[in-house]
Amino acid sequence: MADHGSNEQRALLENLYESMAPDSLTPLWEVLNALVQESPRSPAVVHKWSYERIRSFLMRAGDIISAEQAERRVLILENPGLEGQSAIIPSLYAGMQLILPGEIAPCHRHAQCALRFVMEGDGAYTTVDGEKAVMRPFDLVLTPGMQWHDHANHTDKPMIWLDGLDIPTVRLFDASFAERLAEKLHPETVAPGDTLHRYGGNMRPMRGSTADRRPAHQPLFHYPFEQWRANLTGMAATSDIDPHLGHALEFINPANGGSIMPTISAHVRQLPAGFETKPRRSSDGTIFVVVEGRGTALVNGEEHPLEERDVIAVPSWNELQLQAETDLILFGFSDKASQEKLNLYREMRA
Ligand code: 1HN
Repeated sequence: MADHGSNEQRALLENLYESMAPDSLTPLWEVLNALVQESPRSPAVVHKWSYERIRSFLMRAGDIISAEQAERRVLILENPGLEGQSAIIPSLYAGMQLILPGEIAPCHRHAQCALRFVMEGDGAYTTVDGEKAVMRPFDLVLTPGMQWHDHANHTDKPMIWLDGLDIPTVRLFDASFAERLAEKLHPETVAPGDTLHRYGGNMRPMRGSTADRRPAHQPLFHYPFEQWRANLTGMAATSDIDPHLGHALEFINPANGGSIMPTISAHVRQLPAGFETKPRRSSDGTIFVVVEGRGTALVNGEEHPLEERDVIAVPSWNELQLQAETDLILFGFSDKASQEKLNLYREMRA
């Protein structure tokens, strides 16, 4: 309450609150300022996870519980400011998943949208609606809402990837639906890579043809490292660099040119050695993965050193500057997709 009033008024108010509490009524005027802030003040904090530390705990988990028993063997990257919420920023979840040689993670589907960003290993696969996406380091693979998915590793090395899901967003809307397939693995209905040929090259099967087999709103689910890296490097070689972002390319859904999934946006950036971005704030909370190189994230002036495969969460409206010590390549995902749909998204460039 802005105006504290007299002791007498305070006593009357406290008495009122106590008597109406059993009726599930509370006074707005005590909380209004906290509810409607002039600018975002996230309960989530800036936090960095070292890949080596995550990996050592994940491998320990691998000795104790199988992927199948766990359904998904994942360590959640829980934001220290959001304890108990299984969230890395208020709207998104992130976890690191391990699948060992010979293991499978059984088939299911759910309303939540997921992305996988491959951190380690080569050749395990995620099957999406019956099509294998063979996963290579730093590939981006999607399992959009309600598409069947299972994982299997027939290689001789562990496979580790970062999962990004819109779990807290779906929870906010009370809209979670999920089911398991009766079989452990979805039958393979089409050759691996088929979708990349049909929908991954700025083309698509002609509408109404029998070849147009993927869901119209979400046809593509694999963005190979090989492709995005070549695009980014090619652009960086000839383009002026954006002072606030570095060289940045956003992944899109070819169905509409928008974000990869309805609730999650994703992009990659390249910063040449010695480059420092100008300060920038945005209302989307972003999770960055260091793909290559070394540098520093300066968040509100505080230094967070970045090494290969580190993960850093930068919640809404924190002022971010990136400094590249060597050539630096980053992957990032955020809730910009949701915010734009709700007309909430804003940014401020210094
Ligand atoms: C899920 O389906 C996966 O399919 C990973 O690999 C993490 C976290 C919460 C809910 C569903 C997967 C998940 C998840």
